[in-house]
Amino acid sequence: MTDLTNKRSFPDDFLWGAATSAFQVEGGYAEGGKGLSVADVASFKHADQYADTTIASGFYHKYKQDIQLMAELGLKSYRFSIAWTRIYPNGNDEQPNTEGIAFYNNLINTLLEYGIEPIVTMYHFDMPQALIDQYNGWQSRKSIDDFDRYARTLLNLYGDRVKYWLPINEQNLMIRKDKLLGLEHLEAGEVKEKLRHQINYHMFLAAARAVAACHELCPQARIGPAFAYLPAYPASSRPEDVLAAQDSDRLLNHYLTDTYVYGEYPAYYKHYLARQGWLPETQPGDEVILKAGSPDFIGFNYYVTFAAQYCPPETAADYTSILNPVLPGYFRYVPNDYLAATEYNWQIDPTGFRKSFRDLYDRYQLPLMVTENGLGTADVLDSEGKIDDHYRIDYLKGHIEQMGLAIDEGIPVIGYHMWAFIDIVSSSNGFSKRYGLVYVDRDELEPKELRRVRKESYFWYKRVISSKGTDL
Ligand code: BGP
Repeated sequence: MTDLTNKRSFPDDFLWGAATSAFQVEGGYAEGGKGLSVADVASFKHADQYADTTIASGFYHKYKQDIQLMAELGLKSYRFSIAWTRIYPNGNDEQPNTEGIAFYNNLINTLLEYGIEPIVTMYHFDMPQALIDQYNGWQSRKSIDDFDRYARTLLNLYGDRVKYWLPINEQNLMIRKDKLLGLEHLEAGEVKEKLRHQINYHMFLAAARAVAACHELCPQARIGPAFAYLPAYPASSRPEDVLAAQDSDRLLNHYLTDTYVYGEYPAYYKHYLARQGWLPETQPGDEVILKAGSPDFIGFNYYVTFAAQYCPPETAADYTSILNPVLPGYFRYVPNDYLAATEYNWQIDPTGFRKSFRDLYDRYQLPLMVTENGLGTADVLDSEGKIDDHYRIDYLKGHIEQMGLAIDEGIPVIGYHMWAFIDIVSSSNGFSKRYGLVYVDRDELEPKELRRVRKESYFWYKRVISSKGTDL
């Protein structure tokens, strides 16, 4: 008989990991035949203020040294993304780029030599700029075929060694970032929100085809999303606020995972889109594609929670703000007095992390993988050349404790990837907002030698991993 009182805690094969993404860490943005991505172009726009993607953390040249640091840490898995533009510089070239292929072969092989499981994101915000120039990127259905071809290329090249795949990072956040979608300049008569929802629909089809391709080409591998889970609490017990929180969860989070898992837009989402006049155009056969794309696990990125309040219909909308979206007639956010926040106003909520595991497992009964969780802040080298980031340790400790409690409750969690292994170019604040366990000694505009310095959190995480989560 199963002993239900027995504390399960972290399984022996738990993937204690860390993550990064290509454009944020690699640099070498035009080396090895790489093409320009939308993430490169977006970073160049504020290159007078923040570090851009040209050098980033220098991982393209220093990856062997960085993997040695991962091995010393005892990392079990490393989540990284492949730059579409290293494999197909223009997104849909006739032949893949051999130098790009070799780079990721070397990266994967080096990880495996050290016993580190590669977890591969196919697309992390960095669509090839050439596809925007050719046909407006995701606005065209051609992007679905091009992504499918790219995904199949990766699965054929690396599927003999990579067991975990993530097709698209944070689709639900990415569709709110105009600069990553080619939505900054519209033709006369175009309605931005309608285009946004058409783009989203095409990404769903692309993600579903990548899942089906993985099941076909690499049946031994597992594939699932890495979405941004942005849960909301009701701002008060006023019933309208309770509904507002539910609307926030549905319209920003669950519509995405419901579609991934069940292969169709849920009725509440179709109703919402229809009311706004944003229902996407579909084609016969799409429903078969979506149904065939059901994932094996749910990966989620977790940083913050929100407090949602009913928002009267006459309020001005904001569909793109990450921290303060306003959906008139549905919800807007107010500060949560019970939570502290980072200097970037990201509310810190370890208990919300436990709630997230419950929400997602109760809803889908699929294994869960944490694909990102971490704290972005300024870190400063002290007079001894060290970084005492106890604030990051506090953040991670609180979250890992709550994850352990969720596991004790019986929720299957495959792994945890703290963001980020090393300092990266933050998608909004360059190197001013650091996330790494390893410090990269560079300034915003001056890359210096890109020296690596282990932070206190690195030594702390090493103990957590070697004690299998018991020494927090
Ligand atoms: C997630 C992204 C990452 C990352 C992180 C922190 O949204 O997947 O790429 O950067 O959030 O966000 P930011 O860099 O804006 O602080």
